[in-house]
Amino acid sequence: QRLPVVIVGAGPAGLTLGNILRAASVDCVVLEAESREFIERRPRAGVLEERAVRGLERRGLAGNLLARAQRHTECEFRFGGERRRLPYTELTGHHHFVYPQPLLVTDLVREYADLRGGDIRFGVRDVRLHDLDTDRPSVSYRCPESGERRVIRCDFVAGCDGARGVTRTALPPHRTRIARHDYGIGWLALLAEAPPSSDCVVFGVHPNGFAGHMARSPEVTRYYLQCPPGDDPANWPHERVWAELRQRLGAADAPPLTEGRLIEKRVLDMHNHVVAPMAYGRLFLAGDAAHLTAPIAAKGMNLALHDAFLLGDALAGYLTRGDDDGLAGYSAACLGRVWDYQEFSQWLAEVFHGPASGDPFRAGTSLARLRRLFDSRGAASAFAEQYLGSSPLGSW
Ligand code: RFL
Repeated sequence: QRLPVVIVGAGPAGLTLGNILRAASVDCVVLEAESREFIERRPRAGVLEERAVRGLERRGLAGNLLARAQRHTECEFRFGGERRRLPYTELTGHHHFVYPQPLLVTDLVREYADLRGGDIRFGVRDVRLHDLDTDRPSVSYRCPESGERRVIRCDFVAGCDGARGVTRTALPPHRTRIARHDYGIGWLALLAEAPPSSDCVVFGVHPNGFAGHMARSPEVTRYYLQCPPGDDPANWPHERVWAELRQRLGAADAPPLTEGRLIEKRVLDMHNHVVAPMAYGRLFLAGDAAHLTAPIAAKGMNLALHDAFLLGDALAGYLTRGDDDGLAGYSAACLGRVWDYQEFSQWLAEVFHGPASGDPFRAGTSLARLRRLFDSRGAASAFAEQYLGSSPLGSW
């Protein structure tokens, strides 16, 4: 079999790319290690930037999202027993969309496979990439049913297989730089079967550690609690979780938290990495496969979509018109935004974690950073622009 493009990974990046290629009449196949049921239920992100949504909309991929997503216009910080709202829409004219990642993935699979007739193979095993430095690369995998190895020859490989995928390992070490940053902290990521406790995202900055509240749907709410890296979720029984959330998110006049059964409880070790360049020979990486951003500023899925838009347009440009400008500039165009978002995440991480660092100097400077957001309209506007990803960094 020979196809123009093989996409490894059916997350937001791979599926968006697949849809863009189908719309441009470029043939492709998506290889996914998990089952369709699994990827349509995997809970993760929920906050989408307006420009990511507009990018999906322009490509005919935002129908359900626009009908069902909530629009958020402000966020709230709680610190020193007070609540302070930051009205980011008033400051920038832009808002956030809240739409759970599994719903977006479900929409993208349906559009790609059911409506646009795209080829997607679930449950593939042991994906390997071959001859990437030639113009005849190939991808092989083991078939889930027969265990037999299949080979697909292609023109390009898109590595969209996330932070734990295999495509990144095909980059030769002497041609690739991997920059890493470890925050040295953990976040207990929780999903509660409970309606949101606030009409906006809430950040609790507390001497015990950070706590976060993010609506996902009218029935499900995501919470985060800072914890030691590598902590065991079993150390966090129901009562301890809710007591700690009440304390860290407590503030004068704050409505009580709506408690519920915890349906997900996992510890994330907070770290980032960036692979540069995001391409080698005929392999192009997109999304978490190329850059991981700890979910501090809710940027990962937004970056994955940005990459997919650029890569989809670049591959379609090359394969339909022979225009290679998009592919040549792909990595640099993505990395500009990636580094901007990494820097913002790092800035925000210090605000969240400084007060619990045990270092009174860091605690003092992080609280000064936080207060500045409410003392200076300029500082608040700069924060809002970065938080919403609305700064004029290139175009979509
Ligand atoms: P994905 O979503 O990880 O998809 C990769 C796909 O590749 C498959 N795969 C393989 N397939 C074939 N062969 C292999 N060897 C394979 N290895 C892996 C996987 O099964 C999977 O289906 O990567 P993609 O498309 O780059 O998308 C990235 C986003 O998923 C990620 O950045 C976000 O979830 C990050 N993130 C958030 N991002 C936001 O923009 N806003 C948020 O509010 C937000 N919240 C979060 C988050 C991530 C979280 N976790 C779990 C780290 C909250 C959490 C808790």
